[in-house]
Formats: sequence, C-alpha cells, structure tokens
Amino acid sequence: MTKPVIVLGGGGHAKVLIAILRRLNCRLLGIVDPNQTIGQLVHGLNVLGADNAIFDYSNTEIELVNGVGSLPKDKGLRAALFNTFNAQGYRFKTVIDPTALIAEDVELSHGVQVMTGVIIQVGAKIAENTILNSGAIVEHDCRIGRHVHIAPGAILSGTVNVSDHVHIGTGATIIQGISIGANSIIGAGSAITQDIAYNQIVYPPRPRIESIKEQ
Ligand code: JB2
Repeated sequence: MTKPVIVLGGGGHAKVLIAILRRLNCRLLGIVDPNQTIGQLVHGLNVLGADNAIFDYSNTEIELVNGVGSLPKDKGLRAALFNTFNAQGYRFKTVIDPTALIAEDVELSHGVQVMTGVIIQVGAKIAENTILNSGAIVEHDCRIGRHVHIAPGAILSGTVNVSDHVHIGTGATIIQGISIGANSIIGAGSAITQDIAYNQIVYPPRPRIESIKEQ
C-alpha cells in the first residue's frame, strides 16, 4: 500500500503536483512551508508547519513530495531540501502523471516528477529529484542527471546527456547526441546544436518587436 504524503512548499509547483497526486488518489497529509501559517489551507491542504514538522512522522510511515520547484538561477533550495531529508532516511515519491507516456524500460530514480503529457522514450534514464515538466519530450537513450529541471515543452532528441543541476528552459530544443554540462542554463526557446560545457548560460535570439502602424 502506498504511504501518505507530505508536500514541501506551497507555491506554483506544489499546486500542480497536488492536482496530479489527487488524480493518483494519494493520501495527502498536508504541506510544510516556513512562509505559511500553521492550520491554514493551501491548495486545499492543511499547513503542518515549517520543514521540521516532517519529523513528527517517522521516515518509514510517510513519503515526501518536493513541491519546491526551480528557476534558472534559483535551483539550490529544491536540491538542498531533497538532500537534507534523503540523508535522514525519508523517501521522496516518484510522481508520474497518468497522462505521461513512458516506455517500459525507462529508469526513473526516486523523487523524479513526470508532469502532465510528458513523453519518455525507450532506454532513457532520469536521476533523482529531476522535474520533467508538462509536455516535455525525452527521446530514446537520453541520460538526465540529478536535480535537473526540463521546463514545459522542451524537446530532447535521442541520446542527449544532461548533467546535474541543469535548467532547460521552456520550449528549448536539443538535437541528438548533445551533452549539456552540469549547472548550465539553456534559455527558453533555444535550439542547441553543439555541446554546452559546465556552468554556461545559453541565451536564444530575442524576437524583434515593432508597433503596428495605425491605418
Ligand atoms: O525552506 C523552505 C522554503 N522556502 C520557500 N521549505 C519549504 N518547504 N518551502 C519553502 N518555500 C516555499 O516554496 C515558499 O514559501 C513558496 O510557497 C514556495 C515557492 O513557490 P513559488 O511559486 O515561488 O515557486 P515554485 O518553486 O513553486 O515554482 C517555480 O518552479 C516551477 C517548476 C516557479 O517558477 C514555477 O513557475 C515553475 N513551474
């Protein structure tokens, strides 16, 4: 039987995860968030307190869901929460939206979050605490590291290698066989056709914007 769940964080990412967890009929104990008031309802769940409220439950009786998301330059908290509670023996639930299409042999480590409409093709391996956000496509034999965020609608062609702590922005496209070095940020809408080293930021071309002349 699946264990009851506590969600860390009460913001936008948590809201989407809670909707998925409800579709999966998970038993939700509440939210922990240092910036919310104990007893308040957030996304329909009771706020249990700050993160130390987790210790009211043993690591064998509950699972955690990391509802703190990540932004390109603000990825540290999500990874830190995962590492802290993982080191205390708590297990982070692997969340898979029922609409995701996942090939049979795909390997998902614990705490991976596969959001609505994601496609993961044969031979892909996704490491812990990574988010594959709504509508992302991860093609065959990709390797995705830990604490990665693949934002909505991003497309990774076959055999792409993504190292730890990478952010791949909304709608970015990575062609086959490319490697993205750890901690790098691929801007939304980028088309990546060459390897990207460690700790780089890729800025895509900006759209040109002009006012429409009055007739
Ligand atoms: O130490 C903490 C802590 N610090 C801030 N522990 C816990 N458990 N929660 C913490 N928080 C809470 O995280 C904040 O009080 C807030 O409720 C939440 C962050 O919410 P926000 O909506 O700002 O961001 P997010 O992480 O849910 O979503 C980001 O990442 C997603 C993947 C957003 O950029 C989304 O647009 C994006 N889809």
